[in-house]
Amino acid sequence: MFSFFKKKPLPSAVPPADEPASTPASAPTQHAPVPEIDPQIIPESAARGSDAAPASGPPAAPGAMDRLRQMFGAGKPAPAPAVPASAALPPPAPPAAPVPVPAPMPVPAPAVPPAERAHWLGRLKAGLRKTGSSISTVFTGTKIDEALYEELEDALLMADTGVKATQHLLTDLKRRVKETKATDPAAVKELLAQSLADLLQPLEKPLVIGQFTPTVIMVAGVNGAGKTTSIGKLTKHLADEGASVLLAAADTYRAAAREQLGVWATRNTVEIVSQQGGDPAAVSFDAVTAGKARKKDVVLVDTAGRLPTQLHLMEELKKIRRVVTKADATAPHEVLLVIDGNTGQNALAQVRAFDDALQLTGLIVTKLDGTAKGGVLAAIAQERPVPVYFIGVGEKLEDLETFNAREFAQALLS
Ligand SMILES: Nc1nc2c(ncn2[C@@H]2O[C@H](COP(=O)(O)OP(=O)(O)OP(=O)(O)O)[C@@H](O)[C@H]2O)c(=O)[nH]1
Ligand SMILES: [Mg+2]
Repeated sequence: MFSFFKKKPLPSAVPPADEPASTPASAPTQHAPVPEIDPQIIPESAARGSDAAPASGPPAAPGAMDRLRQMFGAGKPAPAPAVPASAALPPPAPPAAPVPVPAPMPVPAPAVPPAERAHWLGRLKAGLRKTGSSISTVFTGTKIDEALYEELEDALLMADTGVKATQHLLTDLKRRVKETKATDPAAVKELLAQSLADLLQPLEKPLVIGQFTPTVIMVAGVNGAGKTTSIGKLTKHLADEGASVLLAAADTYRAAAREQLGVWATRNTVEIVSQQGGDPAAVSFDAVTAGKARKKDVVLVDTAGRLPTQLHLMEELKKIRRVVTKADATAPHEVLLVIDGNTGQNALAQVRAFDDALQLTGLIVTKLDGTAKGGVLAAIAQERPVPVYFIGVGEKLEDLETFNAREFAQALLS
């Protein structure tokens, strides 16, 4: 289960629900102002449970937000967080305080992995075995010498760690070996795991929702990277946790793409905004406008796959981003790039190109199951450290989880 946490909405950040939407300057004239909603829409109350407020009802009461916040972190059955949720609360305001303004209240993620997390770790280890085994064989000998470092350099490069990150890891490892006076290859392997975890640490960052209503998340990437599947999995987890989600099918080129997202919407009983053959920016505009009016917690915008070299399609993505901002001046709050873990070094080129075009806020790395190129995360950490919110190790729902640097390093070298 994801360790999201939910912040209370910042009063200044929440635009009024009835604010008239400005017409996107770049939206096509044939675009209908009223979003076409797929017929399979199921009332939000069905997705939230019987005690939920109706979608068209009054603004969510503070109690509902607290419930969501609990669900997104503090409400997990086991184990207890290392720091009690109450410890994160600011000291109580003096009774005479005139206007109580709710402060953001991050809920710390559980320090000890719950049973589900342990299960996930097993899947991650299995998924990364191809990458890990070639690195691990370097440490099966008895001596630590220059030959071992050379072998390790080859193994890291083969795992698509990239030249810079490989050099960084080797230098750092040699320093650690010197400092600890390690003589046993197994101990050196453990030092490498620590070095890798430190390198990956800047990539570890939780996705925060709840600071804005809705939190608008735009998702981009090359063809077949796993965008729609990841959105589907994410939607399921969000809906399970009680968050209301609206999907925007901004991949308007293929009818199959629209249908694929529609299946996830039906499965998760969430609403979807889509238009056959419509303009992707217009669909995104409609979805964000609808998400605001209906006070959704999250709007997820699925876009069509494209290569960074297809400049006109990259321009189209920029347009989607601009138009989303016209619908909600604070949006998009997250711009995610989905990358296929099998892509190796090319994934780094994708991160650079999409980041330059869209100013990415996070990554989802999929298909880390069965890849021999799992080292690419180290290359990303070294050269373009965009946070990795989630990693995927399979096609099943439970195969997408939050990224943890230490876990990943341990799994890779286990
Ligand atoms: N093994 C594995 N397969 C995955 C993973 N994530 C997605 N897939 C599969 O990858 C294929 C493409 O996934 P999509 O979600 O359709 O990819 P997309 O990026 O939306 O594709 P386009 O919209 O065509 O650009 C599907 O068969 C997914 O089941 C993963 O983590 N592991
Ligand atoms: Mg897709």
